[in-house]
Amino acid sequence: MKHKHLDAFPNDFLWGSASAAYQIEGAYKTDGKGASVWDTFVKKPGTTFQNTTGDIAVDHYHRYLEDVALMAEQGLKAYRFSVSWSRIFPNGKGEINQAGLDFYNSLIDELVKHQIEPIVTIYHWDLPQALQEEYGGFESREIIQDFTNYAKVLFEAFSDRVKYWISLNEQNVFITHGYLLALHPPKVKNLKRMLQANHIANLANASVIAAFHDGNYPGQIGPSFNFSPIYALDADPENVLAKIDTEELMDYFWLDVYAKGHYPRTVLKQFVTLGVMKEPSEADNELLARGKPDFIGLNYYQSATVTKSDTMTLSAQDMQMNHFGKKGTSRSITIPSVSAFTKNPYLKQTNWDWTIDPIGIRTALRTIESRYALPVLITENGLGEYDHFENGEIHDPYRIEYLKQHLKEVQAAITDGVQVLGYCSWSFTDLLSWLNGYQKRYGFVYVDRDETSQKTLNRYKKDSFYWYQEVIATNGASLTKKEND
Ligand code: BGP
Repeated sequence: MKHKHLDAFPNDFLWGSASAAYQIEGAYKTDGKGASVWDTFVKKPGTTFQNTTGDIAVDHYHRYLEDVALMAEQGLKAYRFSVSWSRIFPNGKGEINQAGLDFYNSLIDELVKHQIEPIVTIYHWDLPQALQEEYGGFESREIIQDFTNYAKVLFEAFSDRVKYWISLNEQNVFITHGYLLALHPPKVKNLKRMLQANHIANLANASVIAAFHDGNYPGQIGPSFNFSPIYALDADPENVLAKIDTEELMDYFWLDVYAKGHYPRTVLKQFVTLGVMKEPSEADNELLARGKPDFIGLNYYQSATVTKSDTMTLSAQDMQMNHFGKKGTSRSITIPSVSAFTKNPYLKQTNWDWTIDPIGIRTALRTIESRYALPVLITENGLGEYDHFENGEIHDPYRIEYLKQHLKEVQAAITDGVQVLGYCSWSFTDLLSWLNGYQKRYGFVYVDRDETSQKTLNRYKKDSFYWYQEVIATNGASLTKKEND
C-alpha cells in the first residue's frame, strides 16, 4: 500500500548499530580467554579470504572506550554486541573466567554512562573449541545445558543494566554454513547431520529463552534470524509454488519453530520421508513450546528470487559464492526438485553480488507481523562495500543511499502497522567479514587496517557517520525532509 504521510518513528525507537565479538575484539587469547571454533578454523589455510583471522580484528578489546566515545558522539541510542562464550568459560563450562565478565561489565557500564542501551547477543557463532572437541558442539544434546548455564551467568551478571537479549544469532546461517555447505566450522557437508544439529540448536535456543522467562529477569529476549524474503520470478504458477516451497524451507523452517514452537508440516514431512529427520519427541515439542521469544530479531540484507527446479539431483557443487568482491563471480544454487535461484531483473547487486532490495525489508517486517504478530527488533542491516580513504576522509554516498532507502521502508512498515522496536545497522566500526576479509567494509567508522597488516588501527568517521547522526538527532525526520518540504 501507499501512504500519503508516514507515521513518525516512535519516541523511544532504538537507533542503533551492531557488531559481534569475533569480528571486532581481537585479543584472542588475552586475559584467560579460551579458543573458539573460529580461532581454530581460520588457521587452516584456504578457509577465509587471504587467510584473514580475527586474532587482532579491529582491537576493540583494547579500544572499547574510544569506540563507545564515538558512539556517544554519533548519538546512538542502542548498541548490539555479542559476548564471546570462551572469554567467560574458557572451556565452555566449569570455572568462570572473571576477567571475561569484567570486560563486558566495563563495556556495559560505559554504554549506560552515555545513555546507550546495550543489546547483548549471547551467541554469535564463536563456540568454545573445547565443547566442539569434547562432544561435537551442536551435534550433542549436552550443549543445551551448557549453553543455558552460560546464558544464566550473563543474565545474573548483566540483567541489572541489559534489557534486550538475543539468544542465537542467525541459526539458519551458522547451521547451513557449518553442516551443509562446509563453509563455517565444523566444515561438514551432510544434510542429516545438519538437521540434527539444527534441532539441538532449536532446543538450546528454547531452553535459554525459557530460563530467561522462568528467572523473571526484566526485559525481553528473542533470536536474530537472517530473513531473505523469496520472490517468484513471474506469475507462472509453477514458479509461485517454487517460491512457497523455498520460503517454507529457508525461512519458516526456523521462524515457525521460534514463534509457533513447531516445524512447518510440509517441510518436516519431506525430511521425514527422505529419512534425514525424525518427528520431534513430545518432550522436545514441549520445550520448544515453552521457549517462545518476546520479539524476533531481524537481520536483513537481501531478498532472493526463484523459479521452479527441473533437476532432481543435488547440485550444491554448482554453487559458488563471491567472497572476493569481484562482481558477477557468484553462481547460484539449485535446490533439487524445489527451486532454482535466479537474478531479479528489477534489482541491482553489490560488488559481492548481494541483491539490493529496500522493499524487501518491509516485506520481511510485514511477513513477521502477519505470520507471528510479534514485535521486531532489526538487529542487522547494512551495505558491505569498498571504501576509499583519502586525507583522513571517507566519502560513502552508496552506504548512505542504501541505509536511507531501507530506513524509509522501515518507516513505511511502521505506518502499515508493524511493531518495530529499533534498528541496528551493521556495523558501527569496520570489522572482519567472516569469509571476506577486511576489504568488505560495513561501518560508519573506518578502521585503518587491511588483510596484510594491522596498520595503525586508527578510527576515522565516514560521511555516513554524520548522516546517521542527523537521522538520530531528528528521530528519523531527516530521512524524508526534502519530500515533505
Ligand atoms: C550476518 C552476520 C554478521 C555479518 C553480516 C555481514 O550474516 O550475522 O556477523 O558478518 O552477516 O555478512 P558478511 O560479513 O558475510 O558480509
